[in-house]
Parts: sequence; C-alpha cells; structure tokens
Amino acid sequence: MGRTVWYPGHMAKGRRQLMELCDSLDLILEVRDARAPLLTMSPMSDNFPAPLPVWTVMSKADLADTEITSRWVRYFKNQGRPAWAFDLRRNLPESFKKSISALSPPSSAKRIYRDARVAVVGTPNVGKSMLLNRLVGRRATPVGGIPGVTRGVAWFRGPGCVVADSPGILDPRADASVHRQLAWLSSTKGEVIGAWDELARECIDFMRRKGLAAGVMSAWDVGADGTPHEILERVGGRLGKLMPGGGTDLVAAGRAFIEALASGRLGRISFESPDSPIIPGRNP
Ligand SMILES: Nc1nc2c(ncn2[C@@H]2O[C@H](COP(=O)(O)OP(=O)(O)OP(=O)(O)O)[C@@H](O)[C@H]2O)c(=O)[nH]1
Ligand SMILES: [Mg+2]
Repeated sequence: MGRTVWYPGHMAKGRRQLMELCDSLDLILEVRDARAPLLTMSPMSDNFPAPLPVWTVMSKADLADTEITSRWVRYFKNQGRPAWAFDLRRNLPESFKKSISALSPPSSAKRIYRDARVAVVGTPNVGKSMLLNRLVGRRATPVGGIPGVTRGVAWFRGPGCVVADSPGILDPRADASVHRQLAWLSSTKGEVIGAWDELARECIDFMRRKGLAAGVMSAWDVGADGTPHEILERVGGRLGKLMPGGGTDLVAAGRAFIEALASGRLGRISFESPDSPIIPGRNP
C-alpha cells in the first residue's frame, strides 16, 4: 500500500494538480538552480509518469561556475535526460524553443492540430515563472479552459506551445538544514532561516570545506583564513556593520554576506558539482 505524504497548504494542492496535469502533457520542464542542481531537485522527480519526457532546465547559469555547469549538462545527458542551462534574464535560444514545438503531437485523423503542452515544475524560487515568460512572452494572458485538460491550472499560449506554471514544491520531509542551504541561493522564506550570523557561519564553513571560500572572500578582500566566526567578523568590519557600543554586528554582517552571495555580487559560485553534492549521497 502506498504511503501517504502530507504536503502543507498550497503545496498539497499544487502537487495534486500537477499529478493530474501529467495526463494532459507532452513535456515536463523541471527547473533547477544551476548553482545546486541536486539540492533544488523537485521532490516530484520520482513520481513523473515514465513515458512523459522530462527535461532539466538549469536556471541562473549567470550566477554559477561556467565549467561546472557544463559538467552538469553532460551529467544529466549521460543519465539519458536532456538538459539545458540558461540565464533566464535573457532570451531563450531558438533551438530550445524549436525542440519544444517539435513535440506537438502529429495531426489526428480529424486533422486537429494542437500545440505541445508543457508544464514547468520545480522547487520554490528556482525561476519557473521566468522560464514560462520566456517561452510565451511577457504579455501572454492565460488561455481559457482547454477541453479535456485538467481544470484549475493556468495555461499560457506561446508560439508552438501552451505552458502551465505551477507553484514551487519542496520536499515536506526536508529538514531545517536544507532550508538553510536553500537560503544560500535566496530560495527560502525569511522566517525559516533563523539567525543570519549562524546561517553565514554555516555557509562559510561549507565553502571552506569545499575549497570555495578563498574565491568568494577575495571579492571583499577579507581573506579565507581563520574560523568562520573570524571571517564573518572581518566581513562585518569591511562593510562597517558595527554595534553601537563597538564590536561587530554579526547578524547584520551575516545578512549582508548571504544576500551578496545569493545575488552574485561575490562572483559566480557553484555549491554542487556532479561529484560533490551538498547532501552526501543524494543523486538525481
Ligand atoms: N540572475 C538570475 N536571476 C534569475 C534567473 N531566473 C530567475 N531569476 C530570479 O529568481 C527569482 C525567482 O524567479 P521566479 O521565476 O519568480 O521563480 P519561481 O520558481 O516561479 O518562484 P515561485 O513561483 O515562488 O516558486 C526572481 O527574482 C528572478 O528574477 C536567472 O537565470 N538569472
Ligand atoms: Mg512562480
């Protein structure tokens, strides 16, 4: 007997809709963050019905290490899954859009031709809506009900395709450390983050273990030696985050650090490479 997994609030609804939606689809575009494609793997990944093609779109390629992103593309392709990496602030390559419209099912005996139906799925904040906008154009308006197709899902018409957006869905079993790691990508809500200084120290510690700290810290010229606490103190000093009575405001320093890191102001960074996932043993 199948195990029931309860998803909180809109995620439960989104998940249910998504599973119903699969019947109507020609393609799933699973969006992941190029900086951490395993951490941001959709929890639905294992449940997509087998015959339905699933392509991986790595977003935010402009924020990730270019060489590591190329390795990820090869990695997914070696697994038999088409994969692409985009900076979604820019237009999509025509070749990508053409590959999608090529999925339009052949005309039926009644000569009714229809566009390829695509759903964009993924964890919160990975860039699903941005990808949808790139596929259909910013001013696209939702298509009214499509006969025989799941109700309650907004479809948008683009050239050669209709695309359904979906809410971000996180694994409800993900523990707090995953939420904190998602904060490094700016992909988690403030209230689950906890203390900014703790978050920053944890992140700095991770980067040091992975050999990533020196590159990042060089952007602010603060050096990567010493404990994470000492590094954060130097960041605070460098940014002028001081307490009224003297001493470094580590909470403010931590917040400034995470925000700069997540937005790319400290340079390109990939937190995961195919041979070095953030959560040991996780594979796509
Ligand atoms: N630099 C950069 N920013 C991006 C890219 N793609 C998305 N973003 C930013 O990431 C944030 C989230 O993008 P959305 O498209 O709203 O993400 P989403 O997956 O639809 O988010 P939810 O619907 O809330 O789950 C926005 O601030 C985008 O501007 C990208 O390729 N590069
Ligand atoms: Mg969205």
